[in-house]
Amino acid sequence: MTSYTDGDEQMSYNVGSFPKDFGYGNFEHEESQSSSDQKPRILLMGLRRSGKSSIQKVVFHKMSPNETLFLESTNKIVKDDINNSSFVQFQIWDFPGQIDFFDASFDSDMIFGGCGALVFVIDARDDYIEALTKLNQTVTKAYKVNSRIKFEVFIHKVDGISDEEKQETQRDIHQRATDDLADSGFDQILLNFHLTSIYDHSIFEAFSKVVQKLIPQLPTLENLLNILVSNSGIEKAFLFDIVSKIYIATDCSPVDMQSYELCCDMIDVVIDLSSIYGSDGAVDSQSASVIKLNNSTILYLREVNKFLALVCILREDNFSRQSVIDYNVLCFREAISQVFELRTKNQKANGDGSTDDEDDDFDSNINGSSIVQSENSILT
Ligand SMILES: Nc1nc2c(ncn2[C@@H]2O[C@H](COP(=O)(O)OP(=O)(O)O)[C@@H](O)[C@H]2O)c(=O)[nH]1
Ligand SMILES: [Mg+2]
Repeated sequence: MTSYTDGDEQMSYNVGSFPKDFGYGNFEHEESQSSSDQKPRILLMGLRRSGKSSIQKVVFHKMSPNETLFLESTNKIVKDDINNSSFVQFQIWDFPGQIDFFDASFDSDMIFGGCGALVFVIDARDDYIEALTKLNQTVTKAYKVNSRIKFEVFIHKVDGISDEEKQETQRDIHQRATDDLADSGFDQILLNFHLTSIYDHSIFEAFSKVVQKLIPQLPTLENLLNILVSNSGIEKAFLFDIVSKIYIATDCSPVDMQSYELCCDMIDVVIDLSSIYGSDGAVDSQSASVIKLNNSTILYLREVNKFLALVCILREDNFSRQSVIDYNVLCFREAISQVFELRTKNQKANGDGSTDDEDDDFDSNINGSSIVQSENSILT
């Protein structure tokens, strides 16, 4: 369970609560270990001790933040396959801080060529001038090889820093980084900034945004969530990857951190309870949970498939029509499985490796289905 431990000097906020053996592991890969080179790649770069390995361990391996204090420094590129056969499929490469781009052994074509996103981690508590120089070198080098890379800057370790200080640090880093890029003649490069810490949910939120950009089906998923939300009297809905607790899509209303945290905590509660009382696996097709908060708000969780859960926030009054919501969730689930089927079919047809053209298929097929109409006709 999520818990604060008193009397601990470092705020001990246990974000993950999965049994240690609960992971992406035992799924029968229908695409039989499709060549991992084709999967989008996320690179974690930054100066040594900025927190790269910690981020990777906490988000994808359920390490508790305190344990990262004992992480050894990384001295070679560590490749980690995140492959749960859902939409969340990619490789994370964790780099040693001291990597030298001008070294002959650094194969930048290979490294940046197949890269989807480059996450550059900056320790916000440290003097970040050196980190900014490295950021500039890294980004310009990567851009020259592959101009489609998404550049994400994590202004990291912002736990224990006041909100004003966070904003000020972000503003300063943003300013300097974009000025540096302009000075080196690369003002067309877009950097995205995120304030992160492994001691709260901000790292999961930031990683969600990074991962979402690599999911070609995102517009379809968002569209389905919008339809669900507007027809069911739901305020906010997140589609979660259960194991990592990153959300792979949400409806179009703005995300506030508090709702996201509530939903994350709910997943923890459900996983904890089902690992105590459930028979096997963390969730099954019957998994559902309702939590009533004392401000007339309801949190409603439903399993979507083995890897995905839908978590909704809605007002108590609207929950009186639970059967309608349930019906709509069924339709939603059906639509998601169609997206899956299409994806698998296309992957097989193409001999794996999703191409951009697939997106169009997803959209036209899923939107044209009768699911949407049945939702509308029931509710209006
Ligand atoms: N306070 C704080 N410390 C962090 C955070 N992330 C990582 N650290 C600490 O930073 C140190 C270096 O982390 P590590 O992951 O080895 O850095 P790397 O060299 O970039 O891989 C470790 O002692 C971590 O516990 C964070 O969000 N907040
Ligand atoms: Mg490391």
